[in-house]
Amino acid sequence: MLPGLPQDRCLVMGVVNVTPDSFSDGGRWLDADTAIRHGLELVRQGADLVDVGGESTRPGALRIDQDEELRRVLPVIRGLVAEGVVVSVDTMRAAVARQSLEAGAQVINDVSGGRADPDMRSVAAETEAPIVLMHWREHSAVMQQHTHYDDVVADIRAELGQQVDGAIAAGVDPSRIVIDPGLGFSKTGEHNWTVLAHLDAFVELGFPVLVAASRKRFLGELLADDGVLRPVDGRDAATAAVTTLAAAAGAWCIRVHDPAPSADAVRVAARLRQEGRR
Ligand code: PMM
Repeated sequence: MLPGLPQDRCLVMGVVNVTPDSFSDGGRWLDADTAIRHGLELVRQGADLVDVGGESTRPGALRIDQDEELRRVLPVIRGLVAEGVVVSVDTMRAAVARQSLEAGAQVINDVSGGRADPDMRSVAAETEAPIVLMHWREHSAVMQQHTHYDDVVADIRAELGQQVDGAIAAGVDPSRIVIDPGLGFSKTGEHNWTVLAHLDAFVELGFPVLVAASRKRFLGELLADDGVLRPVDGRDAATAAVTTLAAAAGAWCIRVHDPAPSADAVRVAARLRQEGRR
């Protein structure tokens, strides 16, 4: 799917949020030069590709306008691509995806899985860029009001299946589709754990699977001390533990803020999977 990147192990995607309000790194990389430096540092620490996003999707987040999103992401994408970095753009907007690809990004990461912007699927179809379709029900402002599932794994699989079908119907080549169960999006902490325990149900759909647990609230809840959530910057070891398990379960890529431990973890998982195949 991405020539030049390793095919024999789970990939590590590093995160650069060019936003003032993302839950784990909001406000830290708002200026383009700082964001580019940070992206390069993520690569030095083992990221295979870097995901650049200009719009926060934290629970409750409001949307920003398209011009502001473009203003945030394009210079960072150009700067990273100029240094040879493989970049994905984390956006729900077709126009932002298109301009980001023109600026050199190679992958579309649409957390709405094609649902937020009706033109996204045709941009993916026309450009032939790989697209990550994440399970998504509603925008972040209201997503936590949409957390009812009869059977969380079966329901997400079915809804993600509809998103995949929509993309294929719009002309997206199935070999360019990555799926993502969307941890934390219209999901409680309990749901996230159930999904992680059943990643094989997503892997068996036959599409590469991306898993993004990094620093999310459910890890803070797991590691809470006397009812106080473990702060975001204390969740990286747990994130790396999830990486190991996700990679061992056959994930194609994991998306993390702190790539170094996960870069080691995917190598451990690949070695064990190799052993399992003998
Ligand atoms: N989560 C966030 C942002 N982008 N993309 C994909 N594909 N999957 C995710 O679960 C996902 C994402 C929110 O986390 P952040 O604020 O740390 O970027």
